[in-house]
Amino acid sequence: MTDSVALLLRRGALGPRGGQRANPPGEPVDIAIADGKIQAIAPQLDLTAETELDLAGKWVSPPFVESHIHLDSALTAGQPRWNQSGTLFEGIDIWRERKQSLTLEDVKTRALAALKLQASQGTLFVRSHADVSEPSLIPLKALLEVREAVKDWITLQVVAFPQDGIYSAPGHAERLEEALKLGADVVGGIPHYELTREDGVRSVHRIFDLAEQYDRLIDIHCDEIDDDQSRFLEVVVAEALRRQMGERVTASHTTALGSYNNAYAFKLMGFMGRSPINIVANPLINLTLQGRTDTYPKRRGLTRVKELWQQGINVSLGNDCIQDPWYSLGSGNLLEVASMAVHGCQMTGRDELRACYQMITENGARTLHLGHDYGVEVGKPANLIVLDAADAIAAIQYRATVCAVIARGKLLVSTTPPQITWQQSL
Ligand code: 17E
Ligand code: FE2
Repeated sequence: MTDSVALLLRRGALGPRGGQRANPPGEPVDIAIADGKIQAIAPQLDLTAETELDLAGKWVSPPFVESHIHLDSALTAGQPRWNQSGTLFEGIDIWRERKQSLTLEDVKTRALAALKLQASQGTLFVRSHADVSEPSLIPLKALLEVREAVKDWITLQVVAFPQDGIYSAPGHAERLEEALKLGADVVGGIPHYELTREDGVRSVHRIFDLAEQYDRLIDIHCDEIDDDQSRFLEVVVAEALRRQMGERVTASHTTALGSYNNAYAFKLMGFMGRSPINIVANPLINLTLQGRTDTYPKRRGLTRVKELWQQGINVSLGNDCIQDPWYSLGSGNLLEVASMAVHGCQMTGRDELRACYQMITENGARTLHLGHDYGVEVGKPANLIVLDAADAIAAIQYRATVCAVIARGKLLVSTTPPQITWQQSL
């Protein structure tokens, strides 16, 4: 500990969800940062600093973690046409057209813009899928370059994602492996979009084999369909159990779990707890993509977030899309995603609201396998955000402004909350 530090944050509030247990909730603390790390946390530190910020009691939280996004298709909405049916499958078809004209520059420019949008709203850890279905592998190569270019302010994990399936056409399986050789962090898949159930099962086995061979994590788009017979999640869970890889394995979307009968769903969730894999829900997207072939009653099309959470399974949340063929809206704001989970999954109890905040912070860190570096604690890398809110619930309720983003010990972004000025005395 030196007497002068690089950055000193005065009077921040570290609630129980801020990762710091020492101070009673509500009592403001100072946070000293030097050499990219948190050096001290205590009320009224007797230090000087190159830069000092007065947080005036604002709430300090670990940064948001984006568990699931497609940066390669971000910011392409309407190109070459809009998704009229609103379905996943029309989205895949539109993207197939758009991806014929991709260049490295095109993908890199849009991915960087999307990452800046996310970082400016408090996200400093991102897992992005990169479509590896085309022979050029442009999305993957571009995102690997971006991963390197942004590493001093945001952590990007890249998933090799075979959007069109692994066994649907010759060459796809080989390209998935090639993507791992090129440096993808995570192996992806899409078993419910393979041509047959047998191909889907085979694809899951292949993904696990590759993950073992190349020592990578797994994140599979799994059962993203309203079909109650789409049961690849059980295959993922079985493989995770048999190979004892659960903590390194994620099943994304799993919307069919919302359509399974209860007897099967609860048996499966028991197995999931034992495995123990991670689940990622993308409420903005699946509330809009799913249920499109229903009349009424119309399904919500979300996985069973509340029940999974109640069973102690690690659930985190993602944006999935920012203005792309699947979802023309989206602003990269994870507080909006948490709010959508609260509504779509009926997580309105006080503990449930706080759990939804954890799903965009600590649980996401677990999904991404970030290890012990994540959290606002002495000795850890200084990544943190300052919110214009008293606590996690208020942050979701008001979609609070992230007033400051500190990445790798440096102030990356500051934002002034909107100023409301009454023009009449009421
Ligand atoms: N691809 C896919 O298979 N599912 C999605 N939700 C998106 C892309 C956004
Ligand atoms: Fe996705």
